[in-house]
Order: sequence, then C-alpha cells, then structure tokens
Amino acid sequence: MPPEFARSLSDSHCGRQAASQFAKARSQPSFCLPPRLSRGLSAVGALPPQVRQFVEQSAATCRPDKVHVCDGSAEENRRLLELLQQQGTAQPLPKYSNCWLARTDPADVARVEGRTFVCTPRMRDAVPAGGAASGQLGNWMSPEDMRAAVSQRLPGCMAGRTMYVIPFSMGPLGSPLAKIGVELTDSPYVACSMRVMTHVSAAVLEALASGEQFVRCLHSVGRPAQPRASARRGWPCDPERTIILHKPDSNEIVSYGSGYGGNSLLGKKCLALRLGSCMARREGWLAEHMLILGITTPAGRKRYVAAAFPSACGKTNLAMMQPSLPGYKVECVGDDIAWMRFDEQGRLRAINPERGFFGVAPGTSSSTNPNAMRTIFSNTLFTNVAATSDGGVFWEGLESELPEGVAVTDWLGQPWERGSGRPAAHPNSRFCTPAEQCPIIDPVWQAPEGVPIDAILFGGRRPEGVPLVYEALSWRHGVFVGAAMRSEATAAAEHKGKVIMHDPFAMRPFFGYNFGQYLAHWCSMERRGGSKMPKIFHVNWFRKDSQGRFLWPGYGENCRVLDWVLRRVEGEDIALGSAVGLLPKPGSLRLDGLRETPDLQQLFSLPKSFWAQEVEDIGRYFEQQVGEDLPGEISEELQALRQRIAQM
Ligand code: GTP
Ligand code: SPV
Ligand code: MN
Repeated sequence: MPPEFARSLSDSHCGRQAASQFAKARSQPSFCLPPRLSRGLSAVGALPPQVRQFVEQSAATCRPDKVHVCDGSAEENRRLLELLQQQGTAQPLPKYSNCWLARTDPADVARVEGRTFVCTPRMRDAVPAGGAASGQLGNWMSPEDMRAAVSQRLPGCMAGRTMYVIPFSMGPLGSPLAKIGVELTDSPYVACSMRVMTHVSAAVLEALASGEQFVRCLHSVGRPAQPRASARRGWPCDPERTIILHKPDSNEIVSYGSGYGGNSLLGKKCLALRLGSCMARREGWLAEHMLILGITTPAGRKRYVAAAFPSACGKTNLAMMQPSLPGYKVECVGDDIAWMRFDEQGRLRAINPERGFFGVAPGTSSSTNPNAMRTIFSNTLFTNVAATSDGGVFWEGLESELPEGVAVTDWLGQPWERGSGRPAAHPNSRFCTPAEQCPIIDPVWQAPEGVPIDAILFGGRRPEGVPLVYEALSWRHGVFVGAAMRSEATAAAEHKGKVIMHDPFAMRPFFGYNFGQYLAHWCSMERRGGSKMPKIFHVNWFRKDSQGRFLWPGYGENCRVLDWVLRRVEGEDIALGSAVGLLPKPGSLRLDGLRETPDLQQLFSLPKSFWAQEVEDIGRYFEQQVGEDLPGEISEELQALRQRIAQM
C-alpha cells in the first residue's frame, strides 16, 4: 500500500482489521520465494526496505493468502502457466512451442478510458482549462477522492489469492533512459505477461537495494460486491467497479477490477505513458505512443523513424513491415512506446522501454505482417483469439491460412462457422510475445543510449479528405499537426462505432498531465535540437473511395511513403507546397512494381469544403477542450492553416 493510502486506510475500521490480520498472517510461513531468490534474499523481509514497506503495507490492506516474489526465471514462468491451466484461465496450444490461449471474461476485453484517472491536487495539473474534470483529454480526480476510491475497493480484495511481487525495468536495466517499477498483482496472467513485456529479474531488486527510486504499481483483478451471474471461471474481475488511478506526484499507480492489457500490465500505458509523460516533462524528454523502426536504403544508408498512430491503427504493422521496394530493409526497435531525449549533440535519441509486443491479432497474416507471423508461434500468450481443433489459433484475416477440415472455437469458447456473421476472435484480441523473437529485431534495439530519430510520423484512420502523406512546414507546424490528429474509433478501448475522434499525438487516453502544457513542452524541444530537429510528417493509409475501398494497398507498400520521407530527410527537392503542408511532387512517390496503380488524384486531393470543416472542428476542439492552456504558437498555426485554406 503506498504510504498515503495506508494512512487513510489504517484510520478506517477495515484498515485496522487488515493490519491486525496481516500481523497474524506474518507469523505463519506465508511467503513463497522462488529457489533462486531464496538464496540471496531469504524472505520478503530481505527485500530492499522501500520495496518491503510497499509489499507489507499493500498486503496488510489487500490480504492475500500468500506473497510470491518473482525472479522472472523460466522455471517460475512454467509454474505460473501450469497454475493458469489449473485455474481455467489459459490452455496450452499444442500446435506451437510453449504457446497459450487465455480467454477473458466477456466484460473485460479492452482498456476502460472512462474509468482511468490522473490524481493531482489541482485539476488544472491533470486536464486543460477548457475541459471539465472528465473531458476528452483525460479524467481528473482529487487525492481525497482517490483515497476514498481505494479504500472502497482494496481492503481484502486479494483474499484467497497470491500476491505476486514483480520487480521490473522499463528499458534495459542500467540505461540512463530506463525506469524501475514494482508491480504487486493477484493475477498470475499478469505476472506471466509482465515477464514478456518488461525486464523482470532479481537484478532489478539489486538495483533497488542500492537506493534507486521505483514506481509503485498496485493491481488487483478485484472482487465484486455481489457475485456476477455472467462471470467466467478463470477470469476474476469487477467490471462495475473497475478503476485505474495514477498519482504523478508520488509515482504511484493503483488499478482495480480488470485483468486486461493496458488496465493491468501497469508498466505499459500507466507507467511508460501516463506517469512517463509527467517524468518526461519534469526531466526534459518525451514519452510517446510511438513505434520505432530502422530503415536501410538501397544505397546502404540507415535511419530511424518514430511514428504515433492511435491504438489499433498500424504501429505494430509498420514497425515490422516487409518492404515491397527492392533493396530496402526495415528493422524493428519497438511497436508501441518510445522514450526520447535530445543528447548532448542535439540528436533526438529513442529507446523502446518494453521487451515484448502486445499486438492486435485480427488482421495479422502472412500477407499483411509476415514478420509478426514469424515471431508469435513460440513463447506467446494469446488472449481472446479463436482456437482450432488442431491445437492452434485463428482470427479474422487468417481465413486463407486455416487448414482444411479444422474446426474453430470462438473467443467465447463456442463452436464457430465461417459466414456466421460473428467474429471468431474478439476485435481487440492480442498476442503477447517476446520482441527478441522478431526476425527483424534491430541489432541495437536494446542499446542503452537509444537510436537517433530523423523523422516523426503522425497518422490515423481518416477515410476522407486527408492525403496519403504530407510534410509539416516546420517543427512548430508539426506540433500543430500532432495536436490536430483525428482517427476512427477502434476496439482497443470501450468506444463504439466508427466515429472520428480527436486523438492528439495518439496520446488522448495516455496523457499524464495537462495537454496544453504537453504542447508547450513539445514546442520547447526546438531549443534542444536546434538544426538537428527531426522532420515531421502526417500519413494516412486508410483513405477510402466512394465504394468504401481503401485507396492505398498499405502494409509492405507503405515503404513507398517511407522512401519519400527519407529522401525529404536527405533534402531532395521532391516536395510541393499546399494548404495543409508539403505534398510529393508529381512522380516523386515511387509506384514502380505496384500491381495496381492507385488513384493518386483521389489519394492526394484536398477538398476545400472538407478542410474548411476540418479547421473549424479543430478550432472548436481546442477552444472547448484546451481553452486558455493552448500555447500561442499552436493558435497561430491554426490561424495560418485557416488562412491557407481560405485561399485554396
Ligand atoms: P495498439 O497496439 O493498439 O497501440 O495498435 P497498433 O497501432 O500497433 O495497431 P496494429 O499495427 O496492430 O494495427 C491494427 C489493425 O490495423 C490491424 O488489423 C491491421 O491489419 C490494420 N492495419 C495496419 N496497417 C495497415 C495498413 O497499412 N493498411 C490497412 N488497410 N490496414 C492496416
Ligand atoms: C493500446 O490500446 O494502445 C494498446 C493495447 O497498445 S493496451 O496495452 O491494452 O493498452
Ligand atoms: Mn498502444
């Protein structure tokens, strides 16, 4: 229990009871330590004092039956998986090597943005002046309300379960860019997933023993007040009371009620993005929802690109792409999160703080993402995909790869037939797989100093009006382009339908502080990089024709856009001004070898009425959601765009 909640809880009846029960429990041998750890650190008592305090206080409140300190070993993982099987959470997939399928409760399938809060003394520190406490740019809660929310949910929530203590590093341990966290969770599924997604090891505890700071991450799948009629055995959760709380001032996360993805793997969105963005602001760097890829040109020049697309909009696919243009090579550094900092030479350098991919399964196939397909069939934990009678997996997009005569069981465990109209896999079903298994993982993906970034892409699902690619006119204009991002809603969170949502920097669900201040922070980066600033671009693989068909083939063909981007970075004269930014000069986008010539006229057209509406929508959004926290530079960019569009 973080000190602050412990105080409030020990004041309460529950808290006193919890503390005395824990004192009783402590006299029994309730701590179970993996053999490797038990040699050096013989009990929870041997944990570094600040970790021990966190564990003891949390255990006093949550009252688990046992505490297990994880060492991240293969043996420990094997035992955890066995337990998942016994509990009915996961089943082995005999068709592959050490692969598992977990099925969640159907009420716990995605991030819950409406129940995710940033807790600061002043509302304005968390959300901009324009918005309400629950605006479109995040939800704020006061520390008092956070304490109340915690004390209504946590006491006794782990009874009958084991609390796993997971020491983890985001980024290679010892990198100046890395951060340490300790997650306490009552979910063995989370323990297994964290081992894939982060660096879990006893060495992290050793680093903490020498006084390193860490983020306190407390997670419970929860315990509903009333048993739920529709509850799935093997996937405890409390959807009605799910809540995800972040306290940037003290680097604390409390997540209750959900076992799924970003709600429960607290190193990912909670630490690396929400608290990460706050640390980044304090320390002068950037924590972003971005992939990082390396690309080598036929001439042998290698550069790195970072790209921010909203959830389920193509980061994993671009990060692992197999380029269709001969002579190009793409290598993957990361598929979801980038931590970036200007070095002493003014070069922006990025690390991927994660160690695995938690990627969207549907749509992944040998034709769309062959490198993902070469990654995910060993040591992978699949969640909510469909199962096949030959011991394998299936999802939408794999139809042509499904062996003859094989029966399919859908993500709910029901028999499934093609053409039934129901999806076999949940649209937000995912694979959790070690990054090092990716055949095109970059040789320096773990380099402690990170890789130098030459271009930043922003993009989203824009069926209408937005061209395939354009270049920002300056860093400041690029920041505006990021701020003005919009995209069709996806299944990664609770939003329904295909509405076009504002999703600035692909960070809307992940800002840890006031978005207006975030924009000012981005603008200020120009002082750090000077002449070495990366160029900024906007891309859109998702424009459709009047029949609703994609105008651009996407996937491996996106390297044609990267080719144009890299040539712009080299300073080639292949761009032409337009109202929205610089477009490729006619003939400069390579189309050689494409099976079908795309309709470039439609792909690049800038309908004046569309853009007039767009600029008004963006203006209204800024006014209503950001208000007076909008930096002057960004309102000037909006005004300049408005004028350029008026003159179209
Ligand atoms: P998160 O992990 O949620 O942050 O998502 P992500 O941005 O990594 O998304 P991902 O790459 O997994 O893509 C999600 C969906 O978009 C998949 O179903 C893909 O098949 C589809 N997709 C990705 N790239 C393209 C593309 O170039 N064109 C088209 N049409 N679809 C794409
Ligand atoms: C996203 O939604 O952007 C994800 C998946 O990457 S989750 O980890 O669930 O947030
Ligand atoms: Mn993501």
